[in-house]
Amino acid sequence: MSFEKKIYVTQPDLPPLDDFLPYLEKIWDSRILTNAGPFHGELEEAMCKYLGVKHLALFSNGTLALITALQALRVTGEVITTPYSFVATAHSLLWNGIKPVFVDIDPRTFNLDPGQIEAAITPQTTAIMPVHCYGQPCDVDAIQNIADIYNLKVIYDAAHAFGVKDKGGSIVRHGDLSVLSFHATKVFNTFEGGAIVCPDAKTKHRIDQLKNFGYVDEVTVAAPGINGKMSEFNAALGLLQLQRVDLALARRREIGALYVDLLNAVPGIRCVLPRDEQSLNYSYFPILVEEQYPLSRDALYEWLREQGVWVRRYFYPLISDFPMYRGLASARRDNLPVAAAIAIKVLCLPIYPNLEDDLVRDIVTLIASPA
Ligand code: T4K
Repeated sequence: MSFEKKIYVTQPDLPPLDDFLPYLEKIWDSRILTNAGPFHGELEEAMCKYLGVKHLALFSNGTLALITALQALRVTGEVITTPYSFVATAHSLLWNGIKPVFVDIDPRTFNLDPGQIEAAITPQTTAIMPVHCYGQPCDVDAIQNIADIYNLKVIYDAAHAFGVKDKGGSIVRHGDLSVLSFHATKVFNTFEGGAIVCPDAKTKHRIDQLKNFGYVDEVTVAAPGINGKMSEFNAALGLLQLQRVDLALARRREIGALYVDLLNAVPGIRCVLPRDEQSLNYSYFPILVEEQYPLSRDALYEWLREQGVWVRRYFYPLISDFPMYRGLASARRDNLPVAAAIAIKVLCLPIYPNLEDDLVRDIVTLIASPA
């Protein structure tokens, strides 16, 4: 069995085009295209309500939001972070002249291992930047505990964690700041986009200035800010997407549960995410290809591609293996044994709301009987 049409790891969820046209007409009529326009304001308000947070600043993408979050908190020196993420996490540190210090991950959650953070703290450490990888929540209490003891800021890269909850509500309320991505490949997308969840109005005000070149008013520039503003087009789309996101999340959970049920019967394949966890968003569906599986991870990756299934190896290589990071002492393989072991086993399978059950079954059938 092979597929004629490529099946990608994700396919962006979109509202019907007709529903978007009235929004476009409003933009065309008003000629307000960007710079904190009416849809931008409406989306900030609607998203705060949806996420159950008080303040949030929209951005043109998650990477600029990460860079700005670090600026807003005046983070300098060294920041403890994970090697097991998309490269934007660490790049945001380099763009601020900050040295990333990589700490290994927890083998159960694939997130920064709080038990190893303290040993990496030096007098230069000013913050921790953990990632809720695949939307699995970090151990937020343990991380906050360490941050409180050593007086460190915590900035969560929550790019994968839209709609993820813990007992107290949305996971993005944790830390000093949390950063979301609304890229096309994400659970909630505005084509490109992102946001910083802020604890108070004062911090949001500073972030709003920083994302608009540092302008305070027409004649005052308070900081070397950047252009991180979300346009009216993206904000309008976000308003429509917000109406659909609960359905999209529910469908992702169904697909996740089906994968877990079917893959449990495949020797050598281990599911990373639990089945039917209502608090998760199944933004990705990672599996581990273990030694007892008949093919190596890379052979399975190639073979599935030949059949038309464009799986991805998120997150291989580790960030710490890229040229701009591998010279750091913390990037050494013996410092990151868990992340290194997982990066060579992981494969992310297709998951998106309009992926049909039959296709999921076909994909698992392929994995269960590789050529
Ligand atoms: N922090 C973390 C932890 C992140 O994962 C990311 C981004 C960021 C920060 C930064 O946020 P942003 O600045 O991006 O807002 C993708 C995304 O570009 C990136 O947003 C994402 N993480 C990362 C994990 O994945 P690629 O290079 O793997 O994407 P690409 O173009 O290969 O797309 C994957 C598949 O999705 C394609 O095979 C086809 C499908 N696709 C993709 C696009 C863009 C579509 O069907 N339609 C599309 O428009 O990086």
